[in-house]
Amino acid sequence: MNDLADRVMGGELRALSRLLSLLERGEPAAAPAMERLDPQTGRAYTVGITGPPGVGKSTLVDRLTEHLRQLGLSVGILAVDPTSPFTGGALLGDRIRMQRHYLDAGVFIRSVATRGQSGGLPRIVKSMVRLLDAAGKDVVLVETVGVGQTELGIMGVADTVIVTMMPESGDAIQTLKAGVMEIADLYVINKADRDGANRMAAAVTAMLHMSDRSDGWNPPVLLTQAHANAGIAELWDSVGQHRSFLNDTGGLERRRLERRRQEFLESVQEEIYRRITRRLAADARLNQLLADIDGKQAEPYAAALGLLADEGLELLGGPAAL
Ligand SMILES: Nc1nc2c(ncn2[C@@H]2O[C@H](COP(=O)(O)OP(=O)(O)O)[C@@H](O)[C@H]2O)c(=O)[nH]1
Ligand SMILES: [Mg+2]
Repeated sequence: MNDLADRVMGGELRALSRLLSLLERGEPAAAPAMERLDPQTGRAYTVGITGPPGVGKSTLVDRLTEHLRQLGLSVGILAVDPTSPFTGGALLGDRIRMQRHYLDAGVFIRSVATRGQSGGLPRIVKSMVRLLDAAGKDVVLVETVGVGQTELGIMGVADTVIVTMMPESGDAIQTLKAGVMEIADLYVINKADRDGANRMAAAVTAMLHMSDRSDGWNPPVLLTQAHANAGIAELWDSVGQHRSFLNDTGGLERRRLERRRQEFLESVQEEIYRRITRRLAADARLNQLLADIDGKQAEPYAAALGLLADEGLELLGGPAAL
């Protein structure tokens, strides 16, 4: 496995792909390689681009990538679609949108299927970002479809979060729930070629005036036309300003430390879940407990706490099952 890590550091794309696949499948075999790569991380700058389907996130990523390449920066792209276990369609669209970069050795693109994992953005995306970082990418762009919890999850992976909207999605302002406003470092109104873009920008700006960010950053509201490559350089300049702000205030360090801790805690949670579901098939006591829950001899919440308190480690397979 350390061999795999060395090949990633040596710039071998097949090794990088393979390690990403191991992470994607939740294979513990990825851990030794990640351990070896970890000291190499911390150099890449990660930008999250979230928003509803169809607003132009992939087109923005494509244009930003073009801009970054002109600046001489290497780019890693993760296109994550956690909305459905059947993500083929959306990801195919992303591929087409970013096709021209597939031949560029300075760009690495990966679609991430999250197989219907519930909750926020899955832990593996954090690990994948660190992997692309260790592989030497200067900038990592993470595109996620923003729906409910996943939208908030992007904060857990990105140094700068761009929330994307477009005119005509009239309810978009309403969906700017308090949580989203707290995570958005930059607002982009894409499709500014359409009616209502200025009105929408004004409405978002007005909302921003009513809420104070706890970290003191004032998120800018930008207009872009991704398909026409308009506003892209300005967008990247704004990312740079936010990056400087984070550097000056210690916010970057704080975000990154928080992210590492979250990745650890989520990994613990994930691993316990993985072990327990695997054992459901095999363990007679666990099956009896399930039958008791079915038959109301056991109450689900109390039974779960009892299980973990009394015989959790043993049932989870203990340290030997790692
Ligand atoms: N009119 C207009 N269309 C755009 C613009 N940017 C992207 N699009 C189109 O919007 C559609 C959805 O774009 P896509 O990048 O796949 O959106 P995503 O689902 O958010 O990733 C595509 O047909 C794009 O060509 C823009 O600035 N103006
Ligand atoms: Mg897309």
